Amino acid sequence: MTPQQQLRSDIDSLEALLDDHEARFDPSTVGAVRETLLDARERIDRSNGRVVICLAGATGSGKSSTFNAITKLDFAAVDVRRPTTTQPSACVWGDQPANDLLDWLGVDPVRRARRESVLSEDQDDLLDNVILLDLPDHDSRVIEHARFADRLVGLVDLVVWVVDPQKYADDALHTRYLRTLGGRDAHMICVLNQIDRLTEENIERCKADIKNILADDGLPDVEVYGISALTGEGIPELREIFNEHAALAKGPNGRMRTEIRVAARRLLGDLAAVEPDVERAKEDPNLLNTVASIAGAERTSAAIEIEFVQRSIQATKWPLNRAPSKITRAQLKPTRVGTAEVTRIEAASRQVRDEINMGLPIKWQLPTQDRKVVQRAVESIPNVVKIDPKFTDPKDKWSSYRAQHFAMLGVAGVGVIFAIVFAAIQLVWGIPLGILLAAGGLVGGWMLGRKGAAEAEKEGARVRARAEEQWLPQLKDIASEALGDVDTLVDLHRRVREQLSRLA
Ligand SMILES: Nc1nc2c(ncn2[C@@H]2O[C@H](COP(=O)(O)OP(=O)(O)O)[C@@H](O)[C@H]2O)c(=O)[nH]1
Ligand SMILES: [Mg+2]
Repeated sequence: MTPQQQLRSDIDSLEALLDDHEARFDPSTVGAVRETLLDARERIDRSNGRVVICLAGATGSGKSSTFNAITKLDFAAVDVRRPTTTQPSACVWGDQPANDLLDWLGVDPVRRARRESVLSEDQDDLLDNVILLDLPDHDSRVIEHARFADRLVGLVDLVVWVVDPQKYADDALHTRYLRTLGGRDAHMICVLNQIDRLTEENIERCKADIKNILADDGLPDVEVYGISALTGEGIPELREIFNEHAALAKGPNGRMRTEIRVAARRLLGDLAAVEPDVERAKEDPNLLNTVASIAGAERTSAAIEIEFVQRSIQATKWPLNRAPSKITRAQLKPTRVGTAEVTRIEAASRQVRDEINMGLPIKWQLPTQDRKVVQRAVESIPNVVKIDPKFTDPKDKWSSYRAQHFAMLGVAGVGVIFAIVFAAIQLVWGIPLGILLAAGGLVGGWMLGRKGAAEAEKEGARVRARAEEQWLPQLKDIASEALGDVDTLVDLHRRVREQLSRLA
């Protein structure tokens, strides 16, 4: 792609973006950007490879004199001797057609001069396809002239601010123009004219001062050169600089590309620097907890745990332990989903949406939640929480306890028989073996029962968690349905922001 094709495609993308999302930007921003797009399109349609350089500045700084010095024509009206000084003059180098462009720029046909003579003896005078404009004074009392200057300053490839040693700090120049032209440093230079009236030392001091003021204006990269239109000092160098800028203007970073970049940045100013973290906001536990609580998840899982633990304790209990074992059956309580519940979920959902909105510009914020969406989501709440017998019934989870208990009972029984039949026939650690076996079996069995109860409780907590896990996906779905669509708008913001960043 040539730089021009690239520029056209950038203009098209920016325009398409604006067409699609105009309502989400500030109207004044949109207006300014549309104007830029229009100007940029017209400018490249009419360019013909032409580079436009204009001399701008206050009355009497020496624009017209500089124009004449560069063109070596006595064409631009200098001073009050000629009344046409407020009309812009143009000098055209090269043989490419320029009239269309000059018409559009508003230069009167009688104020156009040509420097195309290749036969001219001073070849280095030739500026490559350049059009040099002598703008009307920006401080002109004739509003039209000032407007003309305003417009041209925004359209040309290089603006040469001509200042003189007295008036370079002139407030109007800075507040009206320079401070509004941030980001265009590459398309501007500043020329301190009339250096013949200054000492070498003062020239340097003035230039340094101007450089500082420009930096304060937000244009730190604008170069400052000293010339004298009267003596011609610095004019050949200025011509050289013009040629360098003419080459730059034809490359991929020309003035219109900068205008597109500035426009894209301006639009970016209406956006958030980065999108809010929707995934994190969605994970807000409050909304899910509200849904779960209305669904009765906690109360039901607690009931499941109780039944499971009781049945487990029963299954692991030492058979000689006569303690009554009552089972509390887990029961499903009916779930109420009325207006109050809808309102609770609506409030939790609003909190999440508000948090997302905090990270978005006004025009990109999520609209107020539609209550119907919440109502629809709430309808499926009663279908989620169920009591699955696989959770409440430990089945043969504890079957090994039965066998162990019987083994213990066996040992105790054998011990009793031993004790009765053989009495103290054999001592172990000084205790009759029968007594030892009987006591060991009984105590061991009792301890096994204790261990079973402790394990049953631990397992109960796990069963409860598994039951909740089973409901969780559905509860999350309901929470997310109640929250409504929060991604689309944020995703759109991201896409638009990324597209603009590419152009900026
Ligand atoms: N001493 C001196 N006078 C200059 C120089 N350039 C312009 N002038 C004078 O400044 C006055 C205004 O110049 P002009 O080119 O008409 O300024 P413009 O209003 O910016 O176009 C005229 O009297 C010029 O002769 C210069 O480099 N040195
Ligand atoms: Mg003039």
